[in-house]
Amino acid sequence: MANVKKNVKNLFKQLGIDDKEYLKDVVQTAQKLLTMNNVEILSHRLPDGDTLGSAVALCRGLRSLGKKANVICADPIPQKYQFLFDGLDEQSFQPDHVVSVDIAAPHLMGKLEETYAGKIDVAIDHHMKNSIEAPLKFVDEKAAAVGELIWLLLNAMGVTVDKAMAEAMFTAITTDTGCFKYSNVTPRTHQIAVELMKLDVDCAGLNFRLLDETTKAQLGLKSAALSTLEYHCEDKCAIVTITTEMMEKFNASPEDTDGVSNIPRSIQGVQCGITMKQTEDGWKISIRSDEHVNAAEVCGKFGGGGHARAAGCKFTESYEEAKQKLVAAVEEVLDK
Ligand SMILES: [Mn+2]
Repeated sequence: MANVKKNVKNLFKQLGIDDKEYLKDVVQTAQKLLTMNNVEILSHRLPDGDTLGSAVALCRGLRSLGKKANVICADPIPQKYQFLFDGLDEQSFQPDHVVSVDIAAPHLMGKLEETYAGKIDVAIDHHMKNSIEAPLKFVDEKAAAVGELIWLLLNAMGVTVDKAMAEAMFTAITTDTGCFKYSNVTPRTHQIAVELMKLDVDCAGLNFRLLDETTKAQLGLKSAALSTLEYHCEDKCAIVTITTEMMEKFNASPEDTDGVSNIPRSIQGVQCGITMKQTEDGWKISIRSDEHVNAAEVCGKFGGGGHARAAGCKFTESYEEAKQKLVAAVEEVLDK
């Protein structure tokens, strides 16, 4: 326990971080984690690579220290992330502590919200607005992925990071940065990736499986969604739509929509790319933007949120009405 501060000082020296407040945050969080046992680590609903990779790395790290820990999530683990759980059988214990990773708001716990809201001991996150209620919050919005924060915490706790933990953190970082190409990437992101590579992570293999590999369902869905593409705001805003009918036609799962949401934003001249996905009770919106548009601000107008360059919100209105409101909100931000 006494070595946490020394560990973090060494780590910060290695990473070139000189920030006393931040050092205190990392030390405090690591010390708190070290006091815990029987820990449930919460991932967000519709889990992505960051929430799962971070949770798994933390879980393995805590277990390596002789603690009991499990990863829990409201929704099933997508097939491409199942390898993270190899050899990580569920342990049986009465939970004493709960840690949330990459969860920006209580409703993102999905159906677990009822059970866990107000019961979280430590919230670890990197979203701009984190509304989780917890006595200890370690939120660093400059981190490209929560995976970076888990790297700091595992080292702070003196965990010997093994290959499985390294793969989990690499998964977290490479998926949340689109293979190190988004504007959230900092020198620290690469520095940590270097350390993970040294632990024998098959980076190329993981990048292919996590980011490039596609399926017939994904491709079918992509081509159907692309046929709905339309432009607004003098072509600065592009929208694609995914309907339930398309999902059924191609027998697509929620994760199969991943490849679609980046397409509108990738068009030359488009500053704001929007994906509208039909849900049971309306439309789920995902916005990807460049520096001209704050996606979190646009989504915030409709009760949503996220990051400056990637955010989401929901509408219960009809398709046309939802689209009109969205376009008007984007127009307003573009005019500023
Ligand atoms: Mn994340």
